[in-house]
Amino acid sequence: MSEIVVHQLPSAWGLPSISPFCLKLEVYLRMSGIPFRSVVDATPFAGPKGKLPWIEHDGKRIGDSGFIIEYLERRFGCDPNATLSAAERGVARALRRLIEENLYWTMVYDRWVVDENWQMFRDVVLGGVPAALRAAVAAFARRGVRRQLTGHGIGLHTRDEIHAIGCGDVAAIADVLADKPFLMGDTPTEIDAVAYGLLPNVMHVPIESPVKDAALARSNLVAYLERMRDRYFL
Ligand SMILES: N[C@@H](CCC(=O)N[C@@H](CS)C(=O)NCC(=O)O)C(=O)O
Repeated sequence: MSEIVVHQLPSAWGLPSISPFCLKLEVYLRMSGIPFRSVVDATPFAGPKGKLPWIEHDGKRIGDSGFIIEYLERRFGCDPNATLSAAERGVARALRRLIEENLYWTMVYDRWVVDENWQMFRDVVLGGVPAALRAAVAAFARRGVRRQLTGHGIGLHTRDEIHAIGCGDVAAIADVLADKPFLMGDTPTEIDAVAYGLLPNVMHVPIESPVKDAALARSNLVAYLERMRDRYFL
């Protein structure tokens, strides 16, 4: 069987990837014990969906972390949700949507729209783009992200409203976690890969936001990130 090559956004700030979806896939691969090789792409445009992550395996190119995980589960017969009941799988899926389809966009807003954060973030996210082209690529990419935020709908809100939405989502994750070691109980499952993709990208980065402050104020989330890092990255 051929090697799995994972195309990712770069690592920075001590995180394996500054992309929640790339980091999620990396945690899932480590959780499942599937060997892989990472490649850093300077832009997301080469992949089959024009986004990162994407993988190459057995002559196939597959985009979208969710579809990649479904593919790997079929190919390798590993299901990190095997211990969950149907109802628990439903809860985990709903939580995944909250993290990936809503909280994610508040993180994107803080990185790409808030000027003080953007000044620093653009050189991190576009660090692989040749310096001579970077200013033009940055302006083009920022316009594209603003359009995505508007299309999603979150970009129509005020800054305070967006932060209130993000803080509410973080509180929901902390409340679901409560005093359990992992989101669905004693055993890590796929939703922990999803959460560990996003939460360190909010809590362990030099991007300032009330959402980051709210997350850092929840001691169970802080301890959860340490637990996940110790388990998968030490
Ligand atoms: N649903 C996709 C989302 C991937 C995604 O949004 N990736 C971001 C990086 S975090 C990206 O490549 N964005 C580039 C763009 O939208 O142009 C997944 O699960 O992989």
